[in-house]
Order: sequence, then structure tokens, then C-alpha cells
Amino acid sequence: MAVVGFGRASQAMVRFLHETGIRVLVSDIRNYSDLSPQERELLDQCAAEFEGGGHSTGFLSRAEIVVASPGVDHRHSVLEKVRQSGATVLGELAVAADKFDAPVIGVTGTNGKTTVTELIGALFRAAGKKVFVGGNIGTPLGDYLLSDDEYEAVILELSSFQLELCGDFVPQVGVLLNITPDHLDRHHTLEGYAAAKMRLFQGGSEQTYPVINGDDPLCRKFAEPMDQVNWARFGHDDDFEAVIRSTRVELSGSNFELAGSQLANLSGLLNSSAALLVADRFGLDEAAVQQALIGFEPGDHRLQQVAHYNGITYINDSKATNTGAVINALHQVGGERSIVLIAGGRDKGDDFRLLRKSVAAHVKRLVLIGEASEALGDALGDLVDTDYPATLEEAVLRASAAGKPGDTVLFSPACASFDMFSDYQQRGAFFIEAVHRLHKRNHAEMHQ
Ligand code: UMA
Repeated sequence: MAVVGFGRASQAMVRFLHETGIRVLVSDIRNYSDLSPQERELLDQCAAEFEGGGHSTGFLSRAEIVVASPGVDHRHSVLEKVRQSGATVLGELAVAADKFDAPVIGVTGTNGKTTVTELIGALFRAAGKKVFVGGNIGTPLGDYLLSDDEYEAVILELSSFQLELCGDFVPQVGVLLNITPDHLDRHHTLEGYAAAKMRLFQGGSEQTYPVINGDDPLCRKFAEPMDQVNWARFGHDDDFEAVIRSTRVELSGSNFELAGSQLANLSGLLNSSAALLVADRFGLDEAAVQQALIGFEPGDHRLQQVAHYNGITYINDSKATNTGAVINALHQVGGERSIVLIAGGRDKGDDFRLLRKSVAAHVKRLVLIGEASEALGDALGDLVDTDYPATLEEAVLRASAAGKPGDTVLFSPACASFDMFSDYQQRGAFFIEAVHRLHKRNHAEMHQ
């Protein structure tokens, strides 16, 4: 077997394949000299042959099965040729499909996947169940395959990249949170992106309990042709299986109150109602579930309030890597043109004009950085004054200077981080440090 791309997901897969006695070939665009000592050691331990500096048909067609990393586009010309020569190209979900010993809950959607995956994990644990939580969230699926532990459920965050090569994978529960345009540089069209997400329900409702956001127009649009699927819907309609009323979620005759919790906002309530449908399906103890909801803390870098200096609130939303997430952020922060928005990074093919309405309503100034700054400026620059600083550090300085007491400086990039940072976490941490550095400098100047 061959593995293309030697990142976190594939490293766990290589170890698993080696443990099952399979000889593995590994191909990566990095050269051998660029691999870390741990990565080289893993290749040695698994006696894996390595091709560096790119992928070649000659090397890969020596394998009958080629496993593509989530980050490797399966339409890559070399993979097309390998397919034509008779090999099968799969993703990690296809490899794992028949190897689960516990019910699988797959969570997908454009935004909120990580939060809902963590939340479902928290509800199960609160109810005393041992669960594996992994997938796109960061813990590779291969770690589950390598583990000897006995789990009562496997909760997986699943990206469109993982789902488009999922083979016969069918989860016991599938959760679709929302669809807004994302990763169009890879999927090319919204239809292609949505089709990848809908693979989660390829087993139909006989095999998968299908949970879907009934409020979301694109979820409805792409679910409609699947008339054999009997959806469990969540949202703001009395006919749905989980109904949001104010800060409460009602389902199966029970009420879950979220007032006072970190989930008592629009996206938090939608995320909670999706998780509650899953909890209900597994009959988790209601009192434990209610307590876990109230105590749940969403991870960092999602509308994370980091400081309040000189009357200005600073919010880190580095996880917002697409227009849908930024629209949500602008609406949640709200206010009439009181937001200084820092955005930009690596363009993923999004149409930034989708931000126009929300920017016009809430943003007083745009501060644009990174590779996408020009495209963002072209789409939005006529609406408000716009700055183009060279770095995120400078962006924080300019945004702060443009803010007045009562305003919010919101860092919600609408783009991937990879042009300037290794991931969204590093980018968010840098923003937070830059805000604190600025405050210290201002404070020191005032007291000179
Ligand atoms: N590479 C190639 N050829 C290529 C492209 C990449 O050889 O054409 C190599 C790179 O040199 C590198 C490796 O592939 O060595 C990187 O592999 P990868 O991009 O598949 O990344 P992993 O480190 O394996 O991380 C993946 C997910 N990454 C992607 O889907 C891009 C991680 O999701 C996930 O947490 C991890 O597996 C564990 O399951 C991250 C992500 O950005 C968070 N996901 C996207 C998102 O959330 O928007 C989908």
C-alpha cells in the first residue's frame, strides 16, 4: 500500500498499516532532508520506503491501494494516472470503514464541527461513557485504529476532504451543522463541496440517524433530493425534532435550559440542539447532560474575548477561516458600525462579496492582511475605509488606533492562516500577544 502526504493523519495510518503487517510506500512533496527526526524514525520503524520532493506515477503505481492524506487533492494528476493504471485511491475513512468496534458519530458542516464534536464528547463523558474523540479535530483517526482501549462510541469531526474519499464508510449517526461556501479552491463549486459533505448520509436513514440543521437554507437545498432519508432536524421550527425557544432547547418532551452558559447565543443553541439529538438517541442521562451543557467551554480562537483596553474590546476569532464564520461573528458581536475588522490570510476560493451586507451593517473600518488582502479590498473596500498593513502586529496597531471606547476590534480572518502562520492556533496566539504588547507599550508611554 502507498500513502500520499506524510502529515499527522498519514503518520498514524502508516504506523497502523505497518502493525497489521502491510508494507508501506510513503510519498510527500517535502524532501527527506525536510522531515523531522521523529518522522524519519517512524519511516525506519515501519520499514517504509520514502519518495520525497513530489509524487511520481512510477513510485505510486507499485501499490495496489493508495491512501491520500486529507490535505492532498485526489484529483492530483499523478493520482489520476495511478487510478488509470488500476490502483484504488482511498482516504483514511475508507480504510477504517470496517474496523470500528463501537457506534460512530460523524460530525460535519462548514462551521462549528470542532465545537459540536467536543460537546458531544463532553455529554457522553458526563453520562459516564468512554469515548474516542478525533478526526479533523486533530487526533488522527489512525490513533483509534492503533488503540487497544474499548470505547462505547467514536465521535469524529469530518471534513469535506475526508468525506470525499470515504469509500463505504457509514456512521451510526451523522450530523450536518450548516453549509456555506468553503474550500472552493479544492472542490471548485459549492455543489462539489456539498456533495462531499452529503457522503456522510450515503447509508440512508436505515443505517445512519441523520441529524440536520433545519434552519439552514443550503442544508435544506442539498438534503431535499435525498427523499429516502428521514431527517432529524434542529432549529427554530415547532415541527423540528429539536426546537430552540429563546435560550432553551426542547426535544422528546424534555427541556434543556442554556441561559447563563457559554452556549446561550445563536450558534451555541444550534450546536447544542444538534448535540442533544445525539445524546437523546443514545439515551444519555438527562441530568448529566444538562449539567455538562451549562459547564461547557468552547475552545479558544472562536469569538474569544481577549482584552478590554481603553474601552475597546478585542476579540480573537482566528478559527473563522471562511465567509460564513465571519458573517456569524459580525452578527454576534453586532452594534451599528462599531467593529474594526481585521481579516485576510490565504484565499481558499471564497467569494468575499458574501460579506458585503454584514460589513456594511456592522463594520466601521477594515484592516486587511496577507495574500488575500487585495481580493478582500476589491470586494469590500468601497463600503468602509480600509488599511493594508504588512503584518498582523501592525494590523493590531492600526485597528486599535481606529477604535473608540465602545468599539470592538474583531480578528476574524475569512481565510486560512498558512500564508503567515503554521495554523489558526498559532495565528490566534500571535494576535492575542500583539494586543497585550500594544497595551503594555501604551501603558508604559502614559507613565513616562
Ligand atoms: N502534502 C503532499 N502533497 C500535497 C499536499 C500535501 O505530500 O499535494 C504533504 C505535506 O508536505 C505534509 C502533509 O502532506 O507532509 C500534510 O498532510 P495533510 O495536509 O493531510 O495534513 P495532516 O497533518 O495530516 O492533518 C490532517 C488534516 N489536515 C487537512 O485536512 C488539510 C487536519 O485538519 C487534521 O486535524 C489532521 O489530519 C488529523 O486528522 C486541519 C485542517 O486544516 C485542522 N482541516 C481543514 C479545515 O478544518 O478546514 C479541512
